[in-house]
Amino acid sequence: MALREILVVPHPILKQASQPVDAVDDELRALMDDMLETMYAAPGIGLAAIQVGVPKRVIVMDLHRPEEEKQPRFFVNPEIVWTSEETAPYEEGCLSVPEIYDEVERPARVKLRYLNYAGEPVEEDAEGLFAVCIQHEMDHLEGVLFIDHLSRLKREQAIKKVKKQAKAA
Ligand code: K1U
Ligand code: ZN
Repeated sequence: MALREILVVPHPILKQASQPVDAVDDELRALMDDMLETMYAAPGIGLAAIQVGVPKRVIVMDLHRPEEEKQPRFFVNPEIVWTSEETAPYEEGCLSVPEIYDEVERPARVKLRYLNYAGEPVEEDAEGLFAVCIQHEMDHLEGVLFIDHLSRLKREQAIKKVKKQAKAA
């Protein structure tokens, strides 16, 4: 396993749409293992492959509480097949937009289909932080960042702040 570099705004790759995966094989599992290690090290609760520069429809996630065992989850070619009409706000962050947090309103519950680490099809309902995180990560697969849900002014301020941090580092 290896740590990968997490790309930050305004890197143009983050605006790219990701392509479906043909097969869940050992090469893809090695990418998912690297992504998980990178996510834990950041630290974060989710990561899309495009954030490490790989335009494949792959997401890793772990929403375990600090007192619980790790619960790694892998989503290959995920699709949202249903969304609730009810929405809920959540103060989101993003490893590609470091140190910026703001409220985004999204459907409160979703139903998703994906392939797991073994390549098996899974259908699952998501609510709470799982619903927030999977929608945030699936936005990454379309080249959309959580700041794209904010006003133009807030988005531009966020990018300016990240650029300033990068210069200072
Ligand atoms: O960059 C990403 O996509 C990961 C992002 C996921 C996310 C967070 C909050 C709402 C929606 C999606 C993060 O993990 S940001 C860091 C974070 O939330 C966190 C870090 C350490 C402990 C707990 C949370
Ligand atoms: Zn993100």
